Amino acid sequence: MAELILHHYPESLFSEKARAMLNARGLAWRSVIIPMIMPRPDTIPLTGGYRRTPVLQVGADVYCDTALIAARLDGEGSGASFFPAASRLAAQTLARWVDTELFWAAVTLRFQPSNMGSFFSSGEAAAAFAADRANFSQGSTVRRLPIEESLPRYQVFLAELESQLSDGRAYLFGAEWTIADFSVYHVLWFIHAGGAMADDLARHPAATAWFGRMGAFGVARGVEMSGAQALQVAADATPAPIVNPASDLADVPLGAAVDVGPTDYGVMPSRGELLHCDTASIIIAREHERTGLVHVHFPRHGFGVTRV
Ligand SMILES: N[C@@H](CCC(=O)N[C@@H](CS)C(=O)NCC(=O)O)C(=O)O
Repeated sequence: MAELILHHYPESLFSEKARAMLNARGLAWRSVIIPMIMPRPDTIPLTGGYRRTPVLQVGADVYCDTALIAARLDGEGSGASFFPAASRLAAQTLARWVDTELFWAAVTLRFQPSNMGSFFSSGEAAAAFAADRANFSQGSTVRRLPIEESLPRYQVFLAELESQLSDGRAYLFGAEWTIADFSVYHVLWFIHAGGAMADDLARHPAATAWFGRMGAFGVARGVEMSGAQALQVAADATPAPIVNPASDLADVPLGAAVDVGPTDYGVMPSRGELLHCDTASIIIAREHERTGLVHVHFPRHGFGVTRV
């Protein structure tokens, strides 16, 4: 298999989820650190428009969204599946709730003035971030949560987490991890990165021990590579063949020109030619002078396809 290349930045919580999943499976990976704000001249040529973070590149295949990155990594490396049959439904559903509903509470909690820590190096950096995220939020359908909603949402979740783990189990659904552990971990990691909320977690000993176990997976940082080198990797590679290509979209046949993007926030789409669409994933082909032909993969859940 071609090298696993994660395009990410240190402060990004969904990147922390991807880093923890890569490390938990004992995988070697390359790290391309991207800017926290646009422009990202060495990432957008790969995705063709999608601008959320992180993305995983494997040769000339690009995987958007950590839900799909988890599925891509599940067969690689070692350790239990992220999606064990016995708890797949519960784990996936919890992961989706945490990655959206708890995530928005986490954003509010992390950016409280008392919990910002050293997130911004200067006032200019803070202003540039605010302007970038205002652009990012164009077209968003998500309601930002006030602190009065965020704090109790988090606190009741923490109490339920404590109760779930209090029988001494190592992970949320038993002795082995599932995708839900990684989703809960990265959201708690973000809330607690600012330092001001440490007491809330400390009051929950089983959750604290579990958080420490998961945090060990987040430590390794991959072997750095430049964005330009990663684009060259794509240019030198051929996309993996698609097994049984088909489209389940009634009025969008394979080969149609499409825009594919998230439906909730950060909705900037990628444009390409539809290669595959089923209930699990959407795949498009696109070309760029710096990458040649690449296949860009998206999860179906939370993404929309528009014919152009
Ligand atoms: N559902 C997506 C969420 C990704 C996401 O929201 N990432 C944040 C950073 S943690 C983002 O894209 N922020 C804007 C940016 O980095 O441009 C996933 O699982 O990958």
